Amino acid sequence: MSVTFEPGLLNAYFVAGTQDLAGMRDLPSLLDEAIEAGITAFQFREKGPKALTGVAKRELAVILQKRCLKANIPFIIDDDLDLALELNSDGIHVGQKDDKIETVVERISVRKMFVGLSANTVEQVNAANQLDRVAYIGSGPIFPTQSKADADPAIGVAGLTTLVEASDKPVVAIGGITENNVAQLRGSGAAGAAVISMISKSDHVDEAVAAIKEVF
Ligand code: TZP
Ligand code: MG
Repeated sequence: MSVTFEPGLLNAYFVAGTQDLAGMRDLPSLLDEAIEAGITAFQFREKGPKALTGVAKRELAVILQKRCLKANIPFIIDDDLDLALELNSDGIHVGQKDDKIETVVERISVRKMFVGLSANTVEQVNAANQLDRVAYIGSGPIFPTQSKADADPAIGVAGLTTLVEASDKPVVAIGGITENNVAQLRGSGAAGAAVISMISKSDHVDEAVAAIKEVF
């Protein structure tokens, strides 16, 4: 059974690919730890020169999808519509520079799959408001981040609040969120926090997830 979208799924949203792991760890066991700690969604995001491709990527995706299915949290694939369709993932997430959102919406039209779209300006949010199939918006980076090579300048909590106000859809905050600054998102109107390093580089995943869930 696939997970039906509801905004609460965005509360504690873990994003990761093999490129985000510090040597010792493997992604399935890190995901297990994060699930145990209470994450509400997982996005598989293989990006950059070290990212897995082809069969290796698909095999890992299948393993991760099974973990999510068992935990009843959505398995979301970043920017790989073919893989999302092949595995029938719960969701697909695309950025402004990825496949055109209109193409994505058209290709998933008969599926239950939900769509997340990155939108970092009011113009992008206004455009997303017109697309019924877009379930949620991802906005950021809120704070400076090391995890995205082509990240835009940080928009800050004030920038986030502006986007939340413009958006008809729930907004998940992403980029540079840490245990030290996550509380600043309280009152922004965001539906949750999406994080890579806060979980993948943590020595205490349970505390990292708890810090997010204290705010959302
Ligand atoms: N999109 C905007 S910022 C970002 C993505 C994928 C990276 C977030 O990573 P981190 O480690 O949580 O800052
Ligand atoms: Mg992308």
